[in-house]
Amino acid sequence: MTDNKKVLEFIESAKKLCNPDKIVWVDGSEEQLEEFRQLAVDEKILIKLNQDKLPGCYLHRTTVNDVARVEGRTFICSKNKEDSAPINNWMETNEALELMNGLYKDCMKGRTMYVIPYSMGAVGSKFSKIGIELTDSIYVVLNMAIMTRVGAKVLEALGDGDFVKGLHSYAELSEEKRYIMHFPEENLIMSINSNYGGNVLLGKKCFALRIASYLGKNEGWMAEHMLILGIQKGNEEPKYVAAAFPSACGKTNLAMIIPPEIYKNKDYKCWCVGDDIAWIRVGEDGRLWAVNPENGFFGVAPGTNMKSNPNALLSTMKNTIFTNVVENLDDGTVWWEGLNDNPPKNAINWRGEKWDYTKYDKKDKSTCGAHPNSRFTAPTINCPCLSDQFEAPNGVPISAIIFGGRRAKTAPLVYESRDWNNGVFVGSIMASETTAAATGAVGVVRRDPMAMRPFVGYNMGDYFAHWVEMGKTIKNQPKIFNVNWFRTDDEGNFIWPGFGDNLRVLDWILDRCEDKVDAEETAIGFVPKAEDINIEGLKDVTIDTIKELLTVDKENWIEEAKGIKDFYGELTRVPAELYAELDKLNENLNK
Ligand code: GTP
Ligand code: SPV
Ligand code: MN
Repeated sequence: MTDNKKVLEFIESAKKLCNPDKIVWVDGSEEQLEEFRQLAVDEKILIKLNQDKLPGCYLHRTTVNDVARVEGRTFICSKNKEDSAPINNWMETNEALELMNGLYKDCMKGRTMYVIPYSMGAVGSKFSKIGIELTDSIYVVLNMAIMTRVGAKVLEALGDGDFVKGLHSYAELSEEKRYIMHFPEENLIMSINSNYGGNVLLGKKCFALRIASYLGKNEGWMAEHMLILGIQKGNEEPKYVAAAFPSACGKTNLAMIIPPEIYKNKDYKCWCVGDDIAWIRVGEDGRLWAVNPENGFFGVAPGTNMKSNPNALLSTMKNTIFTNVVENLDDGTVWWEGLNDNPPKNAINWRGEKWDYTKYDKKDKSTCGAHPNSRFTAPTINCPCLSDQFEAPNGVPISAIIFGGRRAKTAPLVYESRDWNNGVFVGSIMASETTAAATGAVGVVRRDPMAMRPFVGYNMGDYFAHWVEMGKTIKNQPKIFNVNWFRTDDEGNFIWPGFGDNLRVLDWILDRCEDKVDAEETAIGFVPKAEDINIEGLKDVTIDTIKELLTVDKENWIEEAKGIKDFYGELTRVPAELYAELDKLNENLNK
C-alpha cells in the first residue's frame, strides 16, 4: 500500500521481533472492516447485538484485570531523567527499549499483525499528524477505525513523510508485564499486555496528548485534555470554549450540553466540536484556534441517559462498540447503571457472569452490572449536536479556556483569572478527586495540572513554562476560568444541579469575555455577583445557594496555598512567573 521506506522498515523490524503468522494492512474500506467484525465475532472477541435495535453495534468484555489506564505502568522515556520526571514515571531510553524488545519477542506467534495507518485530524489538513499502529488485537483495529481516520487514504497523505510509530501487543494480558512506554525523542510508542482503551488505542492519550504535547512544545502549539464546545445565541456566530477537566469529570457531558428550557426559549444552541482532546495553535489573527484530532467518542457509559446526556446516548445507537457494560440476554441490547430504572432480568455482567439486578447495591461498586469505567466507542458523525466546524482544517477560534476539577469544597462554582499568567497558575494548581478512569484509589484529591497530570509527555515544569511562553505569542488572548460542578453539602450531595444547567455558568463566562457583566474581585480572582448567575427555572437553587457556591473560604485557601507550595516543591523547572503568582495569592490571603 506504500513505498514509504520508513514505514516498511518499521513493519519489517516489528515482524522480526514479534514473529506474527501474517500481516494484514487496514485499508479503511467498509468491506474489510466488516470482515474484521465477523472474525471478531467468530473468535468471541465481540458479541453482535440486536441489529434491529442497535444496528452495527457490538459488545466486548475485557479481562477483569484490564479495565482502565494503568498510570503506574505508563512511562515517558528519555535520555535525561529530568526531561520526563518527576511527575511522570521515567525510564532511560535504551533500558526501556531493551525491556520492551524482550517482552515483544515472538509475542505474535500464531497471530496476525495488523497495520493501521491513521490520521489525527482531518486527512491531509496541514495541522493533522499521522501514526502507524501495529497490533495483534482486532478489537484495537475496530476501535481505532472509529476513533481515528484509518486506511489507504492516510498512507497517500503521508507520502514519504514522517509518522509516529506505535507497536502494541496484548501478549499474555499479564498485569506484571504490562507497560505503556512513550519515547517522545524517537517518535515512538510501545504498549504491551493490555487490551483496554487509553492503554492501547495509541492515537488517543499516547499520541494525541503525550507525544503531541512534546511536539507542541518544540513546534509552538499545544496538545490539551480539553473538550471544544460552540455556543450560539440566535443567529450570531457561535462562540467557542475549550475546557480541561480530569478523566471522568464531565468533558463529554459538557461537550454535548443541551440548553435548559429558558435558554432554548432565548434560542441558544450548543455544538460539539470535541469531547476529550484539543490541538491548539495561534492563528494569523492572533487568536487561539482549536481542532479535535479524533474522529470518535470513547465515552463513560455509567450515568449516561436520555436526561443527563441524550446526545451521547443517541450517538451510541448505531455502529458503536460497547466495552464492559451489561448484556441483556432477552433482547440483545446493553445496559449500565444510570441508563434507566429497568435493569435487565436476564443479564450478564461486565465480568461475563450471570447478573442478579436485585442484589445491586448503589453503595457497593462490586455489585455493579457494568464496570464504573465501562465505555462506548461511537463515531462523532452520530452526534446530533456535532458542529459543522468539526472538520474545519484550521479549527475554531477560542474565546475562553476553562479549567475544572471535582472538588467537594474549596473551589467555587466559577472564577476568572486576572490575566494569562494568572490563568496558567490557576490551571497549574488544579486538583481533583481521582475516578475509575485509571486504576488505583478513587476519590482521593490529587493535583492534576490542566487535567494533564497523566498525559504530559515531558517535565511538568517545562510544560508550565510552555504555557507561559505561548501567552507571549497570543495577541488576542482568551480569558481563563476555573469551574467546579462538584461542591457538596454536609451530607455529600452535589449542591449545583450541573449538566445542562452548566450553561448558566458558561453564559456568565461568555458575557465576561465580551465585557457585558461585572464581577467581584477576591483573593483568587474574579467571581460573579450572585445575581448575575441566571437561576430562572431552577427548582432547588436560590440566590443564597449561589452565594454559598461562590464563597472563597480564606481558611480553606490558606491550606490550599500550602498544598500548592508543596506540590511546586515536588516539581522541577517551575517558571518564576508561577512562583510570582503563588506569592501574590499568599499576599491576597493575608490582607
Ligand atoms: P473521560 O472520557 O474519562 O475523559 O471523562 P469525561 O471528562 O468526558 O467525563 P464524562 O462527561 O463522561 O462524565 C463523567 C461522570 O461525571 C459521569 O458519571 C457524569 O454523570 C458525571 N458528570 C458530568 N457532568 C456533571 C455535572 O455537571 N454534575 C455532576 N454532578 N456530575 C457530572
Ligand atoms: C480518560 O481516561 O481520560 C479517557 C479514557 O478519556 S482513556 O482513553 O482510557 O484514556
Ligand atoms: Mn479523557
